[in-house]
Amino acid sequence: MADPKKWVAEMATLLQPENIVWIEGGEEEHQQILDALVKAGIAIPLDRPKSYLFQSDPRDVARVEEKTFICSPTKEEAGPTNHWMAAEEMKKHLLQLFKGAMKGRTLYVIPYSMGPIDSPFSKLGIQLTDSLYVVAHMAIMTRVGREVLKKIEQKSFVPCVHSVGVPQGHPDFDSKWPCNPEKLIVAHFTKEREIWSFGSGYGGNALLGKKCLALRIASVLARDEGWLAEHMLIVGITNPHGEKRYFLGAFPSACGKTNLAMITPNIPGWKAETVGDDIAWIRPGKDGWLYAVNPEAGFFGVAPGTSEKSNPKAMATIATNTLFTNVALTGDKNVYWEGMDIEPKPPVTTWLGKPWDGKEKAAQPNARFTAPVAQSPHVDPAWEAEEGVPISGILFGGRRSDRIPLVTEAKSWAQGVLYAASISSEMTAAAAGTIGKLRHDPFAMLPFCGYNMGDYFQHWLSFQNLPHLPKIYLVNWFRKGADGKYLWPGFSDNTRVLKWIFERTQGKSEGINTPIGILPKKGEIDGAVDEILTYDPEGWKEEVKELKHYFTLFGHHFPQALSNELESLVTKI
Ligand code: TSX
Ligand code: MN
Repeated sequence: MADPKKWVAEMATLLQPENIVWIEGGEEEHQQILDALVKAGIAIPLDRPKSYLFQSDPRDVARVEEKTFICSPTKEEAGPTNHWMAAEEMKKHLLQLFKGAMKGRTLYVIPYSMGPIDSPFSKLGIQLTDSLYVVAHMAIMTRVGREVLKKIEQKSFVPCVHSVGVPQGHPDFDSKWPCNPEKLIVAHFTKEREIWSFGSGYGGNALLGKKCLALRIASVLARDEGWLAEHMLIVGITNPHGEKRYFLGAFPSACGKTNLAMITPNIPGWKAETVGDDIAWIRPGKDGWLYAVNPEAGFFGVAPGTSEKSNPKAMATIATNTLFTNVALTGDKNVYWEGMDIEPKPPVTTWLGKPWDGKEKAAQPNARFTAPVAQSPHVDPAWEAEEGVPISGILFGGRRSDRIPLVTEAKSWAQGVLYAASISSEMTAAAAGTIGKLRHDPFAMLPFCGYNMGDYFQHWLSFQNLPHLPKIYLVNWFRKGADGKYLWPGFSDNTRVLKWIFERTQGKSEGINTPIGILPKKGEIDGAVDEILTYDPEGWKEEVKELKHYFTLFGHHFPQALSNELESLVTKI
């Protein structure tokens, strides 16, 4: 039995807000919030139904990994891939930062649920925030309000404290996008299961249900409770016979995960429906299958690159009732971004609020759309099923111009876990670092695993005796030929890969057994050139050498079973 009112009162003593507003939920309240944002000059109403534009401070445009901390009891528990700080030290720092942080502002109390409110698997949180932008976004991305509060009173909740960190008296108090980048910090107390975030109003730093609760804190809960909290899309595929199978996909950023979650099949008779595009909570069912739920209620997608061509389903989803952040504004009060594939009506105003001269970026590369999953015309009918959807296969991929074939089926759960731990992606301009350089991103969870990643690999291995495990696939849409051109058309043509995978899970496609796994037989994937369906032993020997070196990072936490898999691979290739 939790006492949220008592906790809020305690926090209000620390935060010292001007007043306190409890979010009740519902359409009417949501519209009032948006009206208030317009009145304050923070939201720009668009000439699109129920849609608004927000422009952030240019210093506050993305997650900040350097300032994201896992405050587990020991540094070893956080592992080599997380920033760690001792919980007591962090708490002391936070209590100073948050003291009076909401002076002159309203404290909004958001009771929220990750997952359907009545599902026994959902996790509840209460986010305190002084950002109305955050309130509007949490209402789309999660389930919020009175009904959630009732559940919280019967059960428990993850306390989430958020402030943009600009109280009355600060020179930026009246800014349209107050933020405090110098003091930005996002802290996760994994033992206490608490989240504190200061200084940013953007995305994963500020919408605490998403990356902070549903991935970092949930991964720790999942470890302790025997399930998996993953950075994965969930898609349902139906074949021309009406048979349906569900698949998960994990990809590092800039690989088109949302596009795959919303794929439009281009083989007659095949259908795809979206359950989720970012996070999957996965548990074994009584029947020995793994079941997945999408804990989110909205899409928070990268706008640039999204077009009628690359992702028509996303374009249909955001046609109404959508919040946009850091996209450009057109002369007819519409939105525009790079790769949208339309001629914007002039004059165009950039995300920075300046006239666009066509030379600099119109939209910030990490500009976003926020829309309810439920309004997608292609949402899966089972997307809110309490028990989740049964999983037939899991795809892991990265952006790799060489070595990695179009699709490879792992021969065992352990080999699949090794492949998942091995994924890496060539960095695009959007990411920090050198363009083209490989960045390891095991399970696409590098920034999101709330504990030691070596132990996380072991946790994945612990599922290996389930009677109906999904098959695991390594995929790569980004292989290039000697001429530097992509060898695979990608996008809707990935349907052919999904079809092969679908039929493998039915025991239909044959494939060929190779040392690295099962590859499609010639002719099993229409139009695929031989080069992407073969593996080159020399390249793979190099790959294995690099992986061995990378995995030393995890020391004795790296599972012996995965070292064995890697060794056995070396002897065969
Ligand atoms: O999302 C992508 N997917 C998955 C789609 C379901 N993208 C975009 C990545 C950036 C977010 C892709 N880009 C994919 C892909 O499968 N493949 C590629 C590479 C590629 C780009 C352009 C062409 C072919 C391949 N061809 C032409 O532009 C004509
Ligand atoms: Mn993501």
